[in-house]
Amino acid sequence: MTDSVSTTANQAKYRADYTPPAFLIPTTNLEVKLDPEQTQVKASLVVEKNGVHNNSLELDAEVEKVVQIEIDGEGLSPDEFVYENGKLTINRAFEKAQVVIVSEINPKANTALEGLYLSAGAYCTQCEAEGFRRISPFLDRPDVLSIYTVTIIADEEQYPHILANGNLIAKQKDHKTGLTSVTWNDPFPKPSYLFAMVAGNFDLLKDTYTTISGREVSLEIYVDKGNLHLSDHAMESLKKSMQWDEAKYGLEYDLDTYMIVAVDFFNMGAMENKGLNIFNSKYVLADEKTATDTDYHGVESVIAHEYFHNWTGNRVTCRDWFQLSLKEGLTVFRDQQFSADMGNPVLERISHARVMRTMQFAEDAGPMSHPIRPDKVIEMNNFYTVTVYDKGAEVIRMMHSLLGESGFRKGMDLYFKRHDGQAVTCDDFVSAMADANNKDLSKFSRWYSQSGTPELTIQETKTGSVYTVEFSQRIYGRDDAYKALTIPVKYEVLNKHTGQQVERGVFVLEEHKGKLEIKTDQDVVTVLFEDFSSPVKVKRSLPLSDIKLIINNASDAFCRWDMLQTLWQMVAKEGKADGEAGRTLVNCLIDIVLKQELDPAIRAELLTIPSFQSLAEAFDEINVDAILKTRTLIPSLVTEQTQQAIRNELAEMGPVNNDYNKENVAQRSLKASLLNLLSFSDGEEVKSILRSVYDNAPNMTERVSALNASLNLGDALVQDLLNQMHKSFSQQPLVFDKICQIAASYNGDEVYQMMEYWASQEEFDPSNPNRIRSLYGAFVMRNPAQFHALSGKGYLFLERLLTDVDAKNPQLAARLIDPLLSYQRYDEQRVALMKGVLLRLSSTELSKDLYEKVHSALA
Ligand code: 0A1
Ligand code: ZN
Repeated sequence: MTDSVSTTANQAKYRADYTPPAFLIPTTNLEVKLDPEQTQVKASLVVEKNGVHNNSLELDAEVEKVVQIEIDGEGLSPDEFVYENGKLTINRAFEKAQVVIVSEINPKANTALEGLYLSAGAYCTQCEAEGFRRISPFLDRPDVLSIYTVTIIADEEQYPHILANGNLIAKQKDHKTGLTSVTWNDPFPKPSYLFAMVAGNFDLLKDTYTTISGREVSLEIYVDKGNLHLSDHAMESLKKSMQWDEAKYGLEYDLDTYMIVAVDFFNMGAMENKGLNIFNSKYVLADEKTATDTDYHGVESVIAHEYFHNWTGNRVTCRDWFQLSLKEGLTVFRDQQFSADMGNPVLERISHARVMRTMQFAEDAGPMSHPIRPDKVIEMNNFYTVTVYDKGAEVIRMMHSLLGESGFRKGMDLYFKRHDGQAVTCDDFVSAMADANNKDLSKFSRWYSQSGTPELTIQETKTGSVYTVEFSQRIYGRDDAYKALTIPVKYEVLNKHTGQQVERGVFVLEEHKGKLEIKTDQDVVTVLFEDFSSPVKVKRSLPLSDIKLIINNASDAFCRWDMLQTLWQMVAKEGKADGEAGRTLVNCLIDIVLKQELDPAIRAELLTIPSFQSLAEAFDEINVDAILKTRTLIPSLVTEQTQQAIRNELAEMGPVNNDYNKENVAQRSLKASLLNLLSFSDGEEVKSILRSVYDNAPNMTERVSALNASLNLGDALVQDLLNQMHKSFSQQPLVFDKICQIAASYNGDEVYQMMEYWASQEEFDPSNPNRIRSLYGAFVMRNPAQFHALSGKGYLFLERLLTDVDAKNPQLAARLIDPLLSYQRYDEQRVALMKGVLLRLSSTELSKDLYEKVHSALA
């Protein structure tokens, strides 16, 4: 009936403007006739006025065509509704009515992968945040909860698996049309962003789980044909997650079936749709031949994350999208706790600190800086950020530290008791925590409203037998507006000479300045922010002797690792490896190489060379060359003196059993760190060691370790090994992604030819986000030397890529642009080059996603 040209009005929305919905939709019946280019969706909605008003019903709508509208059985004439600018406005008054809307959509043309689309021949959906409106006109906002009954009509021969949320209630074949209709009902009211449907031809892995109250739940994992053998780890992870949530939080699964569908085309990691999770296949499929230990960890933690959303997100959901961290910060915190319980808690903390320092601190110092509960949004998809997710999780963790394990659990219990079935705010969560513990958290809640990373300046003095640590907090450049945050500091006091512990505790800084006083006659030094107890930057000048003492003696392994990182940063800032800091670092690393008795997992981390981004964190103006130099000079100096020891140790290590458990993972990661160090020493012998590690590797983890190390040795070996890998694993997209990632990380001008070569292979489908991320995302993120080359070639490469990708998949483009957003932190020449790219982009037609980022960067 009416065509709509949806405009991408780049208009901001503000948290402060929230108003409750003018209408509610208690029930939603959908009938979806699947067709690749002309899918018909008939939505029968019970719509009722919410409160007293005379507003028209205004639905969010981004469908191809609105074909027909009926209200209480009566068709609307064209002058009774308007479909334009993403809204369908119905101008007929009613208190409560049955509204039927028939619309048409084109899944095949949907390259943005939001709404209903085709992934390698299978129909699937992605509705968070605002994708449902691309399927059917609706009140597409998280505070409108509805009970869905969904009928999907399709050819069962082509699509034997036809799925939607909840329980299967009917299935019928129409013998005239030959089509089958399948009806699902989800008894739990949910917002539209949790809607999902799938139709495809899959292999199915089935299992069961008996919940703590004795209900049997059917567990179903749907994967592409031929991939069944790759789904066991996902199933085990799911069962572990279900069990963990019962034991830790008393939370039981609530439907009779839990389905996971793995698809190849997906913009993010996975999605927690009620009872029907849709996953990027990267986070489901794994066996030791094709997946690394990191991949195994990824599968386990993403399966857990989506499962935990069933309570934190689905049963209690968000009132509006500004509250995203309510579900994401909390669910990330819960999946972090789970991973720590399943594996090594120190390694988990190291990895969280890395994400915070390299990605979140950078985001918070850049133009897209926002509080974990943002105040202003143009494109919601741009706010699935490390700030909302990871800093959000750190904020929950600080509450956990302040309230203790049992206080936190009391708060969670009260939160569910109060809000089950509701759409609520971050303030509601903090209130539940405060009320359950009789604690005033009003000051603490500033963490939700203030953006930026607090900088903690530390000063230590000793007067008589009182040792004082003075803290002062601020954010550079924001002194007037900065409100003091509540900052828990876990600490340990060590004797400066013996390294013995004198005291251990938690100090909570609540004002701009605060003092920790310790009575002691000993000469002491403090280890601060144990376990990364707050997401802050620490400004502290410690003498090298204290740094060394902490590296060798702190009880908390996280802090030993952390001090070593500080030392790396000092060396990068000095810009030379033979200064005092450089010599200390080299000596520390040599000690660690030689100290075989250290815990292998920690030793592997200590011997890992920090990423470019983590060293960049130490600079106000990032010195690209100094960082690159530090990352090669230091390991070269270390191996100069230890290569024989490393070779011996590698030779003695022998084969590690393939099983995925923390002992084996630690051995393999130690081997990777040692191989990487060894690759900084000269000689043909190293090449032959790497080749032999690759050839004899019993699993993908070791193959990738050899490949990563070979990146340091010129292009011949790495190209050779990549070709070998390609031959042995042809037509395996997840292995192909690893090849792309490694090739794109190569430091040399040849990298452009290498990327061209891999992009020309049959496996490289440029409309698949995993391929783009693996090849070009890796170039931008993991190849600082080439990306930041002074010729500007890397930046130009990204510019062309962004223009291409944005036209098809704006979400993907908006993620690739991130490294350019920090352009102001580089030197003058690079600033000019990067700014040039942003300026040129700003004068072209951009998606809302890219528009918001480009324009905020140039503002
Ligand atoms: N809620 C999911 C993440 C997610 C968000 C947006 C998506 O598409 C735009 C897809 C997934 C999670 O936290 O896992
Ligand atoms: Zn999530």
